[in-house]
Amino acid sequence: MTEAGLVVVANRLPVDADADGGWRRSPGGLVTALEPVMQRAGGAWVGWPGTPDAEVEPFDFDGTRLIPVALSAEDVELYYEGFSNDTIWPLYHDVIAAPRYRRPWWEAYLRVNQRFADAAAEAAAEGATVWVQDYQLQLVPAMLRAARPDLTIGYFHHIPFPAYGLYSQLPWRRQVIEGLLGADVIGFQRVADAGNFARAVRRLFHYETKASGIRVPQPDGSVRLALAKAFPISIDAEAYIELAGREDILARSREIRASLGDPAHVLLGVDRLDYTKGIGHRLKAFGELLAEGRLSVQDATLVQVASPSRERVETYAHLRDEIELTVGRINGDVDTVGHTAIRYLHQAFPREEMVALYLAADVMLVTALRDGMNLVAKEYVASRTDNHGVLVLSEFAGAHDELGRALTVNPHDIEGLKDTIMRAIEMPPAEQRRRMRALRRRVREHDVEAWSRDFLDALAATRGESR
Ligand code: GDG
Repeated sequence: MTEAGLVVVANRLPVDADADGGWRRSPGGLVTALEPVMQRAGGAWVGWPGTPDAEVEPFDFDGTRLIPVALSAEDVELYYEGFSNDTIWPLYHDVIAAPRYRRPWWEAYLRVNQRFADAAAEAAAEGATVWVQDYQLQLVPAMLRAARPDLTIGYFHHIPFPAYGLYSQLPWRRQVIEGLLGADVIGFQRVADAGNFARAVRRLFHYETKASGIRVPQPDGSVRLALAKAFPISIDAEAYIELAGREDILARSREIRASLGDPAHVLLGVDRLDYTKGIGHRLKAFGELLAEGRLSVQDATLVQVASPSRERVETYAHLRDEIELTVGRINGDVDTVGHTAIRYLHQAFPREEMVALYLAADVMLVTALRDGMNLVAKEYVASRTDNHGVLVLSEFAGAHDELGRALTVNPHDIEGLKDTIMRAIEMPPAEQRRRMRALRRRVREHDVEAWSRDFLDALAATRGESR
C-alpha cells in the first residue's frame, strides 16, 4: 500500500511502454513540470498505463510511485473514445463537431471515474493533497471527497469550459458540475473558462459565486468554498531554449530549409490532427494566396505536421480524409516538379525535430477554432532565441490572453487570415524583434514550473479555510 503526500490523478500515467517490456517517461509538459514536485513530496501518480486489458502492479519510476488503473478494451471504447472524446471534447470545444450523447458511454464514465477515485483514495496519506487532471476525470473530485474528507483536492481543466448555452446540452450537466465542485480549487486555462463554469453553477444550482470561491452547501448545513480560477498552463521554456542552441539542431533546421528548396518564406503548422485546430481554415487561406498569385510556390512553403490522433473516433477519421483531400488538391493545382506548396506530414516526431522545425519557420500558424491553451505557440516563441519569426495566433486559443504581441486572427475570417499571413511574411525584422522579445519574456517568466507552483500554492492556501 502506498501512502503519498501528493497524488496526481490523470487519465494516463506519465510513462509509455517501450518495445522490450520496460517504461520510458512520456514527453510532455505536465510530466516535466511535476517531476521535481513529485520527487520532493514523495508523490504518487494514478493513471492508465496506455494498453487495454493490461494488469500492471504499482511500481517506482524516477522517484514517483506509479499506480496503474486498468482499463478494458470496452472501457477504452466507451469511457475514453466515447464519453471523453466524442461527447465532452466536442461539446467543450464549442460543438465544432457534433457531440454524441450515449447513455452507455456515460455509465462507463461514471464507473471508470469511480475506479480512479478509489485508487487515489487508497494511495493518499492522511491529509494529503490530490491533484486531478482534465476532462476525462471530472467526477473524481466529488467521489474522492466522499471517500476521504481529510484530503485537499485540486482539479485542473486543460480544455475550454463552454458557455452555458452549449454546456446545457449535456444530459448529465448537473452530475458533472457536482463532480468538479468536490475540489477545493478548480483551475482553468482562461478567465473566461472560469467565468463560464461559475455561470453554469449559478444557473443549475443557484450557489453564490464570489471572487473568494463558490459557496457549496454541505449536507450538515455548513458551507465549503470551491475556488474556480484561471491558471494558464505553460511549457518548460528553458528546455526549448537549450535545444534551440544546440549545434546539431541548428544544422538540422538549415537542412530542412534546404530540402524544401530554400524558399524565401517557410510557414509552419504543428498540431494533433484535430478538428479544433483549424487546419482546414489555414490550408484554405494559404491555398487561396497561391491561387491568387499573392504568393508563389517557388517562394513560400507551408510545412504542416499533423500528428496522428484518436484515429478510432469516426469524426477524426473523416477529418483526416478531408484534410488530405484539401492538401492533395492544392498541391495538385500549384506545385511544380521542383516545388511543393504544402509539405504535409501525418507523423509524430521527436522533440529535437520539432525544435528544428520551429527554427526553420519564419511564420508559425496557430489558427485553432477553440483551444484550451495551445502549447505549440509557446514552444515556437521559446525556441526563437534570435528574436526573429512571427507568430500568427487565433484569438480562440487560450494562449491569446498572454501572447498579445502575436498577430491575432479570427480563423473563420479567411480574407482576414490571408491578409495576416501576408503581413507576417512581409514584417520588417525590427518589428519581428520587438514583438518576439515581448512574447519570449512572457513565456520565460511564466513557465510550467511557475504554473504548477501557482496552482499548488492556491490549493495549500485553501487548507483549513475550506472545511
Ligand atoms: C491539450 C489542450 C492545452 C504535437 N505533435 C508532436 C508533438 N506535439 C506536442 C507539441 C505540444 C503538444 O504535443 C500539444 O499541445 P497543445 O497545447 O498544442 O495541444 P493538445 O494536445 O490539444 O493539448 C491544449 C494542453 O492540453 C495543455 O494543457 O494547451 O489546449 O487541447 O507540446 O509540441 N511532440 C512531438 N512530436 C510530435 O509529432 N515530440
